[in-house]
Amino acid sequence: MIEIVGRGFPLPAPRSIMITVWGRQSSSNVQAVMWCIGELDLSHQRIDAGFTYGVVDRPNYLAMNPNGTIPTIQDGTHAPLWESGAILRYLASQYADEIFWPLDPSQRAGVDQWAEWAKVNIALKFTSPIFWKVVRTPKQRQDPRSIRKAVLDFESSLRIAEYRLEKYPYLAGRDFTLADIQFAHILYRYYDIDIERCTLPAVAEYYQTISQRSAYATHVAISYDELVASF
Ligand SMILES: N[C@@H](CCC(=O)N[C@@H](CS)C(=O)NCC(=O)O)C(=O)O
Repeated sequence: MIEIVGRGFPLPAPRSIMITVWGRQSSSNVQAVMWCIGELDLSHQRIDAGFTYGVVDRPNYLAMNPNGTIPTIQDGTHAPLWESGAILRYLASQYADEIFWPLDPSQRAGVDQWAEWAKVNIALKFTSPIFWKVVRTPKQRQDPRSIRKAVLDFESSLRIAEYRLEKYPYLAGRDFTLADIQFAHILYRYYDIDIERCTLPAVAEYYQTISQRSAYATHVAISYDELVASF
């Protein structure tokens, strides 16, 4: 393996890496993983799977990921991995620099607490209760009151990010880290879908900054038309 030295410890050269990702581009969990791969400039291939693309119910897929969910990744000949949070931590531990994912356990935990917070309070409170109910449910079957309740609940968590981002440029502090991947991959859809939103100036400004990142534009700020419910 060719090695290059970056920020005081060896990193494998991007050319020597081949990561396979199974999962459709429109999956938010796949987007988080792909955005991370893009930020780390890792050589990869993505295979469409899940929803109308199938694949996930095949025995050879289930042997890799018994949940039949996406994403699943395989890095070279390593064992396949599933659960997007675990995949992000693996990619960061294996390939990222010390700023994105600190080596020091207490500094790392400081980033990780925000990543975990974002998974539980932002991603989980948005995707099923809001995105699915607004975008993946036909208009005539939507329940505006329950959607509104879910948006208010989601925004009560988003306010915690607002206080944080009033003080710091990124979720975990001074630098762009894994916590931003877990948090900001949800923001494109939050700002894009047809819902009433509260005003959160620091989150909005942060979102504008994140939107300038080319890996975000390539993997996250993309069409979700294939998910829109048909009548
Ligand atoms: N906790 C898992 C959730 C995985 C999950 O539910 N993925 C969704 C897509 S976001 C899925 O597999 N949906 C079924 C499908 O697309 O066929 C993770 O974070 O990776």
